[in-house]
Amino acid sequence: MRFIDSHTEGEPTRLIVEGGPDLGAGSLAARRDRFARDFDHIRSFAVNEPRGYDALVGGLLCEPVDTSCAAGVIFFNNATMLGMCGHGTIGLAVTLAHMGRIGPGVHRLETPVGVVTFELIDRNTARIVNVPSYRYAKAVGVDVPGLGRVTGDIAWGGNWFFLTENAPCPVDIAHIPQLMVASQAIQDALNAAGLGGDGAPVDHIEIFAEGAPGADSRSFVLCSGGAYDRSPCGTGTSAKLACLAADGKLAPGESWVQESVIGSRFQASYRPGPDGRITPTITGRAFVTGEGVLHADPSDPFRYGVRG
Ligand code: PYC
Repeated sequence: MRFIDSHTEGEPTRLIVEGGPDLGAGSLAARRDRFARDFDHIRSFAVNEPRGYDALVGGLLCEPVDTSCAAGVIFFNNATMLGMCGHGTIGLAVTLAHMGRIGPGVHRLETPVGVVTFELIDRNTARIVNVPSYRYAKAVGVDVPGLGRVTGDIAWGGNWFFLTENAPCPVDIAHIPQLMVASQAIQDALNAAGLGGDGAPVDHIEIFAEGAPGADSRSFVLCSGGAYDRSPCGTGTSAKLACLAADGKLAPGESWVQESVIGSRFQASYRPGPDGRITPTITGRAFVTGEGVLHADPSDPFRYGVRG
């Protein structure tokens, strides 16, 4: 299986460019479901230890059904399939350019949750137009062991997020261990209370604090596989924009700079949609970090990765 690795503002992506499972020629959603049902061992093979690591997000490059699209992609992580992935889409844009498949300009990308567009601005910078995003619930309170009452919004940005400003400690690299414990406790409390978005569990937690000069906000993001996002999280930033828009705190077209826990940044803005939803635009940089071939020796007891 041939891959190209990149990172987007610190968050890694492994794009499978050859040798992936045969998922047929159905819609990307049908292919994603087949991937999850019949080839979960391949997901684990591609991103879990010993060939990968918990923070690594995978993308399976697919032929699109819609031939106006430059490519199709199915994103996944160390635990599951992802609806959409913002940093991964920026990584994919830069990787397709590295492969010589696209040049600067606007391109369409088919995903299991719909067609998204992105603009390759230069060899390391891309602007993505994410799926329509919205706030589902405002000021949801949950009692979290060790933290007390935590209040936040539930919003969709291509994945489900709980967004809180009740930071239990400074949001910086030095406090990542505490932020991991706190965000996992919030996640567990939300699950235990049955609090989700539109019938689905919330599987990403965002804790916000004041940004450094030049940034509007800084965030720590816990992802669905239990790793934290090194980037400001494209779908998470989209969920944040949806909440800001719903509160009248950010006007259409106005710039929002979201900083990650490691200090990297996305520049974001939105267009209003017809039904109270917004269409977010996220700009960030990605860099190719390596490429190679993954092997599965039939005698290797961990050929399908170390699985939890
Ligand atoms: O950038 O949307 C994102 C993302 C989701 C999970 C990790 N990164």
